[in-house]
This record gives sequence, C-alpha cells and structure tokens, in this order.
Amino acid sequence: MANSMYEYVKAFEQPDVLLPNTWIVVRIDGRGFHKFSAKYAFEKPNDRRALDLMNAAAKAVLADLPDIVIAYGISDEYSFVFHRSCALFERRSSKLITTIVSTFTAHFVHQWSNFFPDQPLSVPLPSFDGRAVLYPTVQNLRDYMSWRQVDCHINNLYNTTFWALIQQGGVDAKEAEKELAGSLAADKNEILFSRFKVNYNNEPEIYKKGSIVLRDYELVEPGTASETLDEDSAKTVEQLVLSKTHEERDRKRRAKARVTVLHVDIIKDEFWERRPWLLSNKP
Ligand code: DGT
Ligand code: MG
Ligand code: MG
Ligand code: MG
Ligand code: MG
Repeated sequence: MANSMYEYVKAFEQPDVLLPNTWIVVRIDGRGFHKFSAKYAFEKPNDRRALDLMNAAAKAVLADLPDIVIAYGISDEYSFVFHRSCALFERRSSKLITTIVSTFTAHFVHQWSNFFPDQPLSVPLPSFDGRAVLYPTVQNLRDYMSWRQVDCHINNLYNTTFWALIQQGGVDAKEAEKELAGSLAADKNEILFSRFKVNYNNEPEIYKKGSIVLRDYELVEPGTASETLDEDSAKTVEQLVLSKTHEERDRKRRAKARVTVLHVDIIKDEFWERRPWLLSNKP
C-alpha cells in the first residue's frame, strides 16, 4: 500500500514485547462470574458442568496454540504457561493475551450448550479478562502454580464446609460465615466429618486439586526432552539446522498430540519429575 499523509499515526503504537527467556503466564478470569453463576443457577459450591466447560475451552486453546506447555484452572480462572523460549507473536504481550482470551471465550460460548443443554445463553454473555505475568526461574513458575493450587484447596475446603452448614445444617449464610471465622483447616475437616459425615479426602479430585491441561504424548513418550540439543552450547551450522528440524518436528508433534485434563498434585516434585520435558530447556 502506498504511503499516505496519515501513515505517521503508526508511530503512536507502543511496543509491548515481553522480556526474553522468561516463563510467560497468561491468566484469564471470568468477568462478574458471581452474578453469571447465579443467573445460570450453578450448583454450590462446585458446578461440575461449569468446570467441565472451562476445561473443554482450555483444551481447545491448547490444541490451537502448540506453544502452550501446560495450563491450570480453578473456579472461573485459567492460567496458560508459555515456555520461556516461546517466540510466538514475537512475544508481543497484547497479542498473546487477546488471542488467548478470545480463543477461550469463543470455545466457551461455542460449547456452552453441550454442558448446559437446558439453559440457552443470553445477555449478559460470558466474558474474560486477561493478564500476562513473567517468571524468570523454574522455581518462580512452580511457586506460581503451587500458589494457584493452594488457593484451590483453601477455597474449596472453605466453600464445601460453608455450603454443608447451609444446605445440610440449615443455618443461613451469616451464621455459617460466623461459625467459620478464624477456623483452621482441621476445624473445617472436623465440622464436615462429625456433623455431616463428609470425609473431605473423599471429595472429587477436580474440586480439591483443580484442573491441569497438557499434552498426552508427553505421558506415553517420556524422555524426549533429553534428545534435544543443549541450548547454551556452541553449535555448528549443521547442528543449528538439525536443531531447527528438531524444533519443527517437536512443534508438529505438539500440534498433533491429544490434549488431556488431570486433577493431581502439582505442588510436590513428583508431578514435574515425572514430566521433565515440561520445564526442560526445550519445550
Ligand atoms: P471479577 O472476576 O472481578 O469480574 O468478579 P467475579 O464475580 O468473577 O469474582 P471472582 O473471579 O473473584 O470469583 C469467581 C466467582 O464465580 C465466585 O463468586 C464464584 C463463582 N463461581 C465459579 N465457579 C463456580 C461454581 O462452580 N459454582 C458456583 N456456584 N459458583 C462458581
Ligand atoms: Mg476477580
Ligand atoms: Mg471472575
Ligand atoms: Mg476468579
Ligand atoms: Mg491482522
């Protein structure tokens, strides 16, 4: 296109490239889901349909964006992790965030009727906000994931006890809140067990642990990370070409792999030790 006198306005666009060599976490969160969940009568404290729909949308995002290594979801939020070597969209922040938010929202709306067949969507429609946070070390990234999973546990134990008091104990929200003020985890476990015969340990894993989304091939073909070249070593031209081919092959493999959902502990070392390729030099 020919230059025009208006072209100068392009210079007003601000660069927003994210720092290289850092883990990118894009976290999205449902807007006003307190109201939204009430409107569609989500079951309390957890609505399995709503969580399954969130997970279906997250799976579609991973299938669409092979650069995402892993994702973690609880309640109305999802965190998507890009490998620190990710070069998607030249690491432009707004492009990464908006692509994730709109892809997720599109799938959430598209698949709504599969999970809520009796409740057609109407305005206000679901929408999500998003932000990108950078984590420089694997430890920082793991601490981020642990933070979200601990949040899941704390909120779920509280909500499970709170709603047991109301639904089975017959008290109102104010009384339930008062009863739980200042209580420890052990107190809540005790209330659940002695008064409602609920063993919290036996609650569904999806509620206690949240949802982890990753690629299946990684589970059946462990050890693939070790065959990739060491990033930091000096490379010959042949090695660089080879490493590009590796990259391309890995990308294709990631794109083809089936995406799966787990509800397991991601705080302890075991999860990461069994899948070393997740956090290795190469995604
Ligand atoms: P925001 O994020 O500032 O726009 O406002 P909210 O209302 O989305 O607040 P947030 O994200 O802190 O809290 C999530 C809300 O979504 C919370 O009120 C509970 C609701 N919610 C999420 N999942 C479920 C569910 O499975 N069942 C029910 N009943 N509510 C849920
Ligand atoms: Mg919020
Ligand atoms: Mg929200
Ligand atoms: Mg939230
Ligand atoms: Mg365009």
